[in-house]
Amino acid sequence: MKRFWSIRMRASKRIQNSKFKIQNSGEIHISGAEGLYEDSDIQRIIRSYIDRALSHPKGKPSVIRLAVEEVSQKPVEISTLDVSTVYSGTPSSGRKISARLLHAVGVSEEAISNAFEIIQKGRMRGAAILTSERGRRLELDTARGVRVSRLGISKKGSRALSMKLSRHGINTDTVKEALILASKVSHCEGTVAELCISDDPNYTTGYVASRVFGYVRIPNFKRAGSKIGGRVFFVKEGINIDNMNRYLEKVPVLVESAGSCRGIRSADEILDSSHQ
Ligand code: WAQ
Ligand code: MG
Repeated sequence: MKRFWSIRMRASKRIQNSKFKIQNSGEIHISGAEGLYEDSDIQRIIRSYIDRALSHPKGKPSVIRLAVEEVSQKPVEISTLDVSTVYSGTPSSGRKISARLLHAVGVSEEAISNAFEIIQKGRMRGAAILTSERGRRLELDTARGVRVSRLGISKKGSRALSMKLSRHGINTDTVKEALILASKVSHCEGTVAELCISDDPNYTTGYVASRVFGYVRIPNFKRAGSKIGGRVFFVKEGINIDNMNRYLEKVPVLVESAGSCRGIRSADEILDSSHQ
């Protein structure tokens, strides 16, 4: 049997300011990456992660942490969600479009409004988990959120996905990594949908995702320069949160094939053709 390794990188900068230190353990996050790899890839991936840590636009790190850990369970093999983009020119129109899609899969107004409030505050390292009807918060640590981990893409999957994304000019690490994460999250039985806005002030495209309508990108989801950002997972009302956490954090999931990738579509088209 093939052995898999979870390789994770996290680069940060130590800071002197003592007030900041108390709040943030004295470090500012610069970049991070992770994936599931076979033995023969370890050295190459570590080199590429180090390069990535040292060349991030946010600045030079003073600490780079690497974890290389054997995964004992065989990864669950999945395909990526279908990708499309809805044209939107402003954050308020993006919010309406996302609300419409989320509503269509059973996320209530209340849950949607709670989710935007959480994202507006920003500053979480992980995602919030909200029940889709009542909008109740379930994650154990509400300051940090839950971190999805042990996820990756095989070489074959990566080639197939890159080819499809390239046709629409969106074959970037950012899109690929977000799509892999959304595909792992939506694969979980208790998940209804996800809402995501990057915390990077210069990255203004966000997305909503679900098994029903796929991964729907929304440009101009926030103002350029804005520091807000975050992720919210909407889940069925009665789920077992311990099982959900275990799946998100620990169960290895590997993307082996790519779903369809389309260009710009309207929310109506997406909902009409979705797997209801
Ligand atoms: N698990 C759970 N939550 C996470 C994780 C993770 N592994 N990584 C980040 N988050 C949360 C955290 O609250 C961040 O503030 C927030 O998500 C945004 O993270 O197709 O880059 O890494 O063009 O800034 C969307 C791409 C990119 C859209 C999203 O997110 C597209 C992105 P970021
Ligand atoms: Mg980011």
